[in-house]
Amino acid sequence: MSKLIKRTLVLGFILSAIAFSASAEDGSRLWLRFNKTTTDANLFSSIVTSTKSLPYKEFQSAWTELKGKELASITIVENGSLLIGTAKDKQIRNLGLQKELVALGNEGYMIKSVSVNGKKATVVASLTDKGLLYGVFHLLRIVQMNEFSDQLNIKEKPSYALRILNHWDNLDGTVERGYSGHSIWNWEELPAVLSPRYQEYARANASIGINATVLNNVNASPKILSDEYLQKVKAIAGVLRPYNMRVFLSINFSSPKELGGLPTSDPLDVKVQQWWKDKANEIYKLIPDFGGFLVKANSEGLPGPMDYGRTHVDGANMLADALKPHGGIVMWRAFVYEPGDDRAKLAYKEFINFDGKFKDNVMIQVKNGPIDFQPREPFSPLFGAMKKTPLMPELQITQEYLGHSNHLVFLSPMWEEFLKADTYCKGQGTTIAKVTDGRVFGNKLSAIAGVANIGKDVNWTGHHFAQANWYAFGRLAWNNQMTSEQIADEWIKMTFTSPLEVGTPVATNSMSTVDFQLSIKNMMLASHQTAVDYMMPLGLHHIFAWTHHYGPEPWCDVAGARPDWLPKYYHNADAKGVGFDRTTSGSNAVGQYASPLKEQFNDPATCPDAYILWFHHLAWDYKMKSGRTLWDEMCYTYDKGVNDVRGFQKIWDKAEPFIDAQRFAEVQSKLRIQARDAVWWKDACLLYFQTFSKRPIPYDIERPVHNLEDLKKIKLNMGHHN
Ligand code: GCV
Repeated sequence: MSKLIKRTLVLGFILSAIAFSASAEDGSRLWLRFNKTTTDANLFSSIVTSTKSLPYKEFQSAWTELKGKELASITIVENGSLLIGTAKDKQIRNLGLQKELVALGNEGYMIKSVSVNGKKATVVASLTDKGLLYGVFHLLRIVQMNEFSDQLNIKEKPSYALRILNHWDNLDGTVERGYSGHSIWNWEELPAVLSPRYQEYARANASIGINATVLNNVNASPKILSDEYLQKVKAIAGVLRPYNMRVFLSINFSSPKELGGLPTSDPLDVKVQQWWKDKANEIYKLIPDFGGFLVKANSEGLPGPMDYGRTHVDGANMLADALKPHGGIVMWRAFVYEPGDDRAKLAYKEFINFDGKFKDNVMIQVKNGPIDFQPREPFSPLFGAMKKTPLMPELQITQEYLGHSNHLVFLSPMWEEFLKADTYCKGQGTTIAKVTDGRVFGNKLSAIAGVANIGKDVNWTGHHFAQANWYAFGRLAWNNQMTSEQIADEWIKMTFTSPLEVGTPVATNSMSTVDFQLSIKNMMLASHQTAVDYMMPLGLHHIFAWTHHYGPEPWCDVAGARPDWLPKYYHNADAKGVGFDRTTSGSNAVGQYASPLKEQFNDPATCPDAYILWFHHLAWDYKMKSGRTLWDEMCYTYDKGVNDVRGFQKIWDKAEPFIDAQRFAEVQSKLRIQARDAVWWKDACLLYFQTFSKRPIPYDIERPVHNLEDLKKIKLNMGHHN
């Protein structure tokens, strides 16, 4: 063979290898990508550990991906060693870290550059294997981000004891408000077949500190508590356990009747109470570390204690009694809105008088906002107001109201805004983060829940960037003081190009790796505000179409429907103006907030623009803080939303040399959908509201490209009622 042919063959082989590895980038590895490095940066010379437990195995498997082989395991620390272990290990004890480790608790850990007998090493240590696993994943993150140094001194412990996903997965494999394929739980083939995805799921969650999961939808089937299904739950629990993930279940309050054949499910009935106790015993026999129940009761047609003239307290405490001997807890949801008043006030009205009446193993799970995961809501006034009951925030990772898995919307800034919001319940600085994590009220139970966006799709979450929302939920649950910028930074470096990777493309445009990362980060950080701008700016809410929560339908009217399931209930547009009057002279929802917040919200001059139409019905020519009229402000904001999405397209296209072909193309086409949808939203809302405002759309912004009558004909068939 001639030299030339040989060279061509070799080159062809290399090129096809690169092409193959590029096309294999389907997003299935999430942020856990330890691509082989060409650099000789030998971070560690060897590993020293006395246990070969899961944290060790996880480290070695990542290292093997990174370097092609395991890190040499030795027994005595040498220069460059990585020492990992728990407080039980002699080598760790010898470092004298015991006191600090105890202070960090069972799940906390430290990563420290140390000197052992004159040898420089890095230690990852924790009281237990649980914390050690989190410590190892942190160390790996440092490696992925190329931020390793010999000056490390990290101590971490979680903000919330329970960091839990809520799957809205039905037993027939569908996922309520799921946009990434069917449920990952293959109920049909369980318990006999354990999909490899279960372990990958556990590992991904452990890598970001999530330590619990509710497997089934809050709209729960009684069947989940049948012996047949409990065997399946047990099988899943067995896979998740090594990764420190505990399993919880959503229960149907009528289970004693529906499943147990009792004549009633009245929580004060002794036989019903016994049924739950027996059920709890049965569950704990199968799953000794079972976490407890999540309950949606007397909400959206589901059964509950009020069916029997009882209260939420009666219902929750009965379940709490059944779980108590086993150490289980009840997460009772406050998502209730029996008609009768402004919907935004209902949960507060129903729960506030129950404060202090729940058993000590009950938590009340409250959605971040008072209505329902709208693109932007002020925080639920229950936070800070219920002082004697541990409240756990419920965030929605799945993008029910934020473009499903078609729109690139990084939710971290919304959650950060929520966690940092000041409730003023005990003076300035009593933020949601502090009132929920125990710092203000000293509550023993602390938790935060996220409605999962995970499904069977190869990339787990439908949109590659929706992975960042799963990631962000875990990171904020671990540390509720993190900034979205830090989170985005980590995720980008772990998920896309990092200097460690083989085949990092040489930029064919003027961008450097740093510019690339920065522009993607800026896009992510802006994306929530952008979605709000093109969907529901200035505090507008719930103007979605009837059959789905995807597109606009502010005109929607369905004969006989509950008024608070219709957009008009929320926007109240008329010839005078638009918005919901929740001031003291309106529904007085402002009265549910502490001073000085209620006064601030009550006055349009001090109410933040972001919530102005949430709290006020304002005239079309109301003078906004910008100096523009409300109508003009609305037009310019919708227009900005559209333009910002177009900006995202430019950023993405420019970033092409840094991204593998598959993920690049997939995100690019989703951005096209998003840009089209943004125009749809803008045209639909502006043309509709214009029928009331009777004012021109400012002439310097892009003209509508649709007709209102045509837009009204669009009917997406996406199922679901409200
Ligand atoms: C699981 C909203 C959603 C429902 C969801 C409900 C809830 O109404 O649209 O799909 O049901 O919230 O959180 O219980």
